[in-house]
Amino acid sequence: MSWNVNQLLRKYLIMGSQNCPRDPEDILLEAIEGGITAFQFREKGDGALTGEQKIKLGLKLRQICREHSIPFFINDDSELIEELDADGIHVGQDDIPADLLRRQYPDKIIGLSVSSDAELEQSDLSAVDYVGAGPVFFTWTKDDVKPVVGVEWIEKLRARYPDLPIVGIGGINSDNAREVIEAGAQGVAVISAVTNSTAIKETIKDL
Ligand code: TZP
Ligand code: MG
Repeated sequence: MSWNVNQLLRKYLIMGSQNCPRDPEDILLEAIEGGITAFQFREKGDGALTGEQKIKLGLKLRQICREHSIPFFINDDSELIEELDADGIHVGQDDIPADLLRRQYPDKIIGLSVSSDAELEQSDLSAVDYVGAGPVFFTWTKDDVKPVVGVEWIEKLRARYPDLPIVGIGGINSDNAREVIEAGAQGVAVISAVTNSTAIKETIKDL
């Protein structure tokens, strides 16, 4: 399957079991019904599954995405690319370098987090399909989160790279998503706004 990166970044749900107050499969299904355009399996942080349990949940969520033609990404864990037959992978600055991933997986979609000028300097953007920019707003969801960059960071990236696919992340919800898009991002990546919503379909429509 070949994907349109700009399009898939529009409403990008990220989640692992640690983010879910109820069955992750149900949350993903509702989110798909609501209209997400991509999913990233991010089993990470306090209470995250590991080993076989992680793979087992990953396989279930992967299958749901496949049945609904939603692109499935994994976070960081390049070993799971093949095991889960992911469509893509998202990595941070301290993970496996993007150029190495690109050589290993010429056909996968590769995303890279870029949160500062220093990170930009050390990044090979020619190896990636999109960048994640954030945290745009304050968030409780990630423990080792970097300083808030604001929508100004997205404006800066957009001015410097007119054609670079950008997804904003961090503290985004249906009240502030518009600012992220107006700053120049193709889309918004969200965790808690969706996983903690009591009306997931509406939340995603409102995004
Ligand atoms: N990377 C930067 S902020 C963040 C990640 C994974 C957490 C986003 O979670 P939320 O709940 O949408 O703020
Ligand atoms: Mg990482």
